[in-house]
Formats: sequence, C-alpha cells, structure tokens
Amino acid sequence: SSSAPKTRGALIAIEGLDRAGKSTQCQLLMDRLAERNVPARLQKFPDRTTPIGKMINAYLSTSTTLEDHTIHLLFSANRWELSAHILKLLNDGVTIVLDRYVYSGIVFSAAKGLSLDYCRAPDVGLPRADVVLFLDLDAEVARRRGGFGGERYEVEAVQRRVRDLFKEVGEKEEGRWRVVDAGRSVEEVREVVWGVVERVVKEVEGMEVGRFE
Ligand code: ADP
Ligand code: 2DT
Ligand code: MG
Repeated sequence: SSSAPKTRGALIAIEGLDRAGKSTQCQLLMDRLAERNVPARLQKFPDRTTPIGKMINAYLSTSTTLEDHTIHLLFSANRWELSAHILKLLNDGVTIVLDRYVYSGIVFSAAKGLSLDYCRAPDVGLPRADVVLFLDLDAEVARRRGGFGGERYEVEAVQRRVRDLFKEVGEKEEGRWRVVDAGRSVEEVREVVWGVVERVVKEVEGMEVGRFE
C-alpha cells in the first residue's frame, strides 16, 4: 500500500436531447477510460432500479400520473439517495460518467411551467459535475434517428422547449458547460468528448468536489 495521496475521480455529465447519442457516447467513454486504465463507473439518471426509481419509471412509462412538483422532487431524491455513494467513489479516485444529471432534472420540469429557480432548488448541494458535455442536436436530425419510444416527454413540442431551456441553464455553468455538435458521426463525437474528458480527469487532481448551486 502506498502513502501517496490518491487523486480524486472526475464527475463527468453527459446531457442532451432524446436521441442525441448520450447513452452511445457514455458507453464509448467508459471503454476509452478502461483502455487508459482510469477507474470509472457509469451512473444513469434516473436510476430506475431503486424504490424511488421504480416510481419514476412508472411515471415515465405513463402507467401512473404524478403532480408536477411531486415528480420533480422524486427525480431530485433519486440523485440524493445516490449522492453519498458518488462522493465516496470520487474521493476514492473513481471517475463517474453520468448519463443525464441535474440539468435534465431542471429543464424537463421547467418545460412544464415550473420556474427555473424552483426547479434548481432541490438539487442545490449535490456533487457538482466537473464538466457537462451537452450533445446538441437539431430536432429535425433527431427525428431522422428513428421513432420515439412512447415515454412521457418523447414529443416534439416538449423537446423543442427543453433544448432552449438547456441553453439557458448552461449559461450559468460557464466554462464547465461544453456544447458538442452531436450531428456528426459517432466516431467524431467520441473524439471531441474524449479530448475534453482526458483534460478534465487531469485537471481535477487536488481539487475538491464542488457542490451544485
Ligand atoms: P440518447 O441516449 O441520447 O437518447 P442514443 O445513444 O440511445 O441516444 O442514440 C439514439 C439513436 O441514435 C441510436 O439508434 C443510436 O445508434 C443513434 N446514434 C447515436 N449517435 C449517433 C450519431 N452520431 N450519428 C447517427 N446516429 C447516432
Ligand atoms: P432516459 O432514461 O431515456 O434518459 O429518459 N428526466 C430525467 C427528468 O424529467 N428529470 C430528471 O431529473 C432526469 C434525470 C428526461 C429519462 C427521461 O426522464 C427525464 C427523459
Ligand atoms: Mg439514452
């Protein structure tokens, strides 16, 4: 065992509209991190496996209806229930790749008419992503990638509002928010994502994990 201080892992969030390629790029990023011997875990939000996640899944699959504030708080609670585990892994040197995070939480609820300030509040204090890769895709190009799966929010008008709200929320993140043109090939997007992540993994050395504010 070494007494050298362990460097912490990076918290990497992949965000974007439906079919922008988030899940595809999360997997490719995990593969690349493994190739480079960077310890890493993938965490998808919502995490539908927990009891709260099961309620969220029922809501998204439209088998249940929930009042807008109620489901908003459940999405946030789903992040809080995993936050101590995430923080522990980061401090143990494990990089975490997030397939959606607080940004999806804010914009999907705001698209239903809740205020942005209200929507941010329950997530304040969660581990802050060191970088957010926003996979930006034109609605028309997204449509050509195949049909919606039939879940709640998988309708064109919602997606358009969400895209505008993501831009607004991203402005507050300043340098941490990276817009990636997701209309390019899978391989081209993968290389852009890797270029950013490779740098961030090094940059977080010696930096404490921030808190979302
Ligand atoms: P998301 O998780 O953002 O909804 P996915 O990664 O599931 O998106 O990708 C949605 C669909 O688009 C899948 O069929 C996937 O193979 C395809 N896809 C992903 N990235 C690209 C790309 N850069 N160009 C073309 N098709 C893509
Ligand atoms: P996928 O499982 O296909 O990514 O879709 N959502 C997600 C919210 O409304 N609030 C949240 O906090 C999060 C993380 C976006 C999940 C759907 O759930 C929405 C699409
Ligand atoms: Mg996905």
